[in-house]
Amino acid sequence: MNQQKNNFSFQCQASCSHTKARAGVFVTPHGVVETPRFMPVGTLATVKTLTPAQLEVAGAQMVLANTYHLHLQPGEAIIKQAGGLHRFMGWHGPILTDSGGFQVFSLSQLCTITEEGVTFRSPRDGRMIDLTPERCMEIQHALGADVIMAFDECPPYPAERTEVELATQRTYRWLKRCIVAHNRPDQQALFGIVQGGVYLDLRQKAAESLVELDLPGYAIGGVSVGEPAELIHQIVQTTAPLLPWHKPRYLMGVGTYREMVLAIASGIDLFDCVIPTRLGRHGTALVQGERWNLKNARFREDFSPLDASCPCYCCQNFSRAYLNHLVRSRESLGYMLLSHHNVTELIRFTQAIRAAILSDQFTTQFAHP
Ligand code: PRF
Ligand code: ZN
Repeated sequence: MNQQKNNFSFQCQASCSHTKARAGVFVTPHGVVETPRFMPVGTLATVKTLTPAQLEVAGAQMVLANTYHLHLQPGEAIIKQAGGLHRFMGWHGPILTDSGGFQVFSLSQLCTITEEGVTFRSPRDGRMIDLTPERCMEIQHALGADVIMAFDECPPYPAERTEVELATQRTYRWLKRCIVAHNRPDQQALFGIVQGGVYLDLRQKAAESLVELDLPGYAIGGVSVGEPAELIHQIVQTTAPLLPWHKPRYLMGVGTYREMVLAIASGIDLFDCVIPTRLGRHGTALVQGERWNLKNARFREDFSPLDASCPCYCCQNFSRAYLNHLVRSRESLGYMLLSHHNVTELIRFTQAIRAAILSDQFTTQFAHP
């Protein structure tokens, strides 16, 4: 039942009787992650506007950071000198770093892909930067996250089958180079990423070849890149069951209610998404499964809490009218409180699903509690 890789283990505590959902415990060197669980995104070693203490109160157990962004600023050497990412950012729980593959493609100009790796122009100072699987591992070693991601190529949507097939095969060859370059498997678990776009047979082939490499965990990448929700569901539904039952499964970049419910029903354990903090920074709150723009005049004289059922600091202490005032005045406290609520809300949502799985009451109709 328990795949032990030195300091890492993943154990299923319960599985749903009528879907593929499971509740698990992922043990890492910096602590335990109870799954299914939403992971807040801290791209630049900060979950925007939230302190690590607030993250802890929000129920965060693992947070993300990004190799691409941290390489550009402040550079991995500084973070290593600080004693690693945990000390640098003051978050002492589990951390996952994304490889930067996805971000290079989506954020850089003049990006050239070869078999060796990716060359791109730094949006910071214009110099050319090479990122290869080996370099990516070196940077992630310096950062020191508990989970590190393989360097992958995420093809755009839509893309021709041939293009996606080449990217998927290259992602596999890059993964094998990542494995060779990874020399700290006791401290850092390397997760492989299944690509394959919307082509289910490519997804299947990719999943099968990745599973043979016996990695400590697996991710599904290349979804939520502009394709219809129905396709995301189809991809996850066919890919997730091909991944090992006794290892954590992570769906990259997905964090909406409906998509998380369906993915959990297919056996996904971990999620990340910038939605809660991005919405918060724009004055929007996630409430009862809806998105509310707090600038709206309907909140001006509404002295009730944002969400009476939410235990977060924002909902326990402030009114919608006050949040409306803060957002209209562009006060940073407004964005901070909304981000704090939104992160709490999505984590709470996955916690409620976890509880439902443990008591075998989870269904794909699971709605906001
Ligand atoms: N690859 C990596 N990071 C990612 C993705 C991917 O495909 C996605 C796609 N949703 C989000 N983040 N390395
Ligand atoms: Zn709240």
